[in-house]
Amino acid sequence: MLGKVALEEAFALPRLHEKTRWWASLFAVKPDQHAAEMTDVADIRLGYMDKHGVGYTILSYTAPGVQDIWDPTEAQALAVEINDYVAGVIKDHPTRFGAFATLSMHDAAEAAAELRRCVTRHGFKGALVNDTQRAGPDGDDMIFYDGPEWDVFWAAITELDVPFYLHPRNPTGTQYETLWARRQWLVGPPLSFAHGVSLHALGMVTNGVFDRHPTLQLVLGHLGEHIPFDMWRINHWFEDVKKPLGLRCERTIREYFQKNIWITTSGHFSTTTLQFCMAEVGADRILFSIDYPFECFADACGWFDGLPLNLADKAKMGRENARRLFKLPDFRDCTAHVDA
Ligand code: GRE
Repeated sequence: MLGKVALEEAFALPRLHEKTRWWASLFAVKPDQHAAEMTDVADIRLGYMDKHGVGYTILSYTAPGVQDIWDPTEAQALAVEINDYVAGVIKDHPTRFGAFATLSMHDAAEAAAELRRCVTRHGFKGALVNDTQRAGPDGDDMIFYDGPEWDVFWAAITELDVPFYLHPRNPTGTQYETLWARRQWLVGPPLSFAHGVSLHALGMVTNGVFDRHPTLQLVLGHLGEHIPFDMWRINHWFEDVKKPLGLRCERTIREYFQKNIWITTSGHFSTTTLQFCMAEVGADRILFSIDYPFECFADACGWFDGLPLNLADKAKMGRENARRLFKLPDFRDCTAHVDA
């Protein structure tokens, strides 16, 4: 399919190449290639996009990024540097690239102000945040965004009418030592990423964030970080047990998925799982994505293009849902036939 939109696509600042190379050594079989692809924005990436029918990419800063920085001043300075850098990149390629704001999440009002700057001045398409913000004197505290002190941020994002992508980061500090150190191969995509993000997202649901901000749009990658698989069981326990015991969210988990939550195919190229998600969540709430450079264009696009689906669902997931959700400008092949 030509003119696909991809939106969990990472980059890193060229000046942090050494750090990127080190991170790649933990996750990539070919760390040099990975670091080169991560640091490049236009050249290598545009080549892949053209070859594999991706018309438009929304760029985001790689994990753990600013969420790894527990000094609030340093975190804010890095966020601003990253946003100004990527703003320059997307200006050169307005029909191929957009960007998500990178935010320091130490302070809700500061995060809201930086988001506003990015959306109004640079035309960014929303924000992507890497799960909890490390904080405290040694970085061992974790700031979640599901309490009322974050309402000022959620009010700003809904007023700006842009989505929030909750992306994973690696477990750190005491949490890492307690849960993961002796199970280190489960850190990342096999388990810890979905654990972290699903806890955070379901915390937002059960703490009433979507009830207080009913138009808030939350995007989850990796086909929903395991939540769709548990939909029936979560619904059963919320409605039949937890609400009688005092859980106060207004709607059912299925209704939040219909009105507030989107899932993407990033890093999860399984036809059976996608078909399951289409049955459980619906093609109207699913968005194509790759997770480049942690995954490759050929795997993601070859899989998606070959899916045995009706063209209407393919068009929605490959392009049309994203065009509407992010109010995208015209981009390469944005009106191409889905079966072209
Ligand atoms: C990511 O998306 O940030 C990521 C990692 C490490 C492995 C896989 C992955 O940081 O998708």
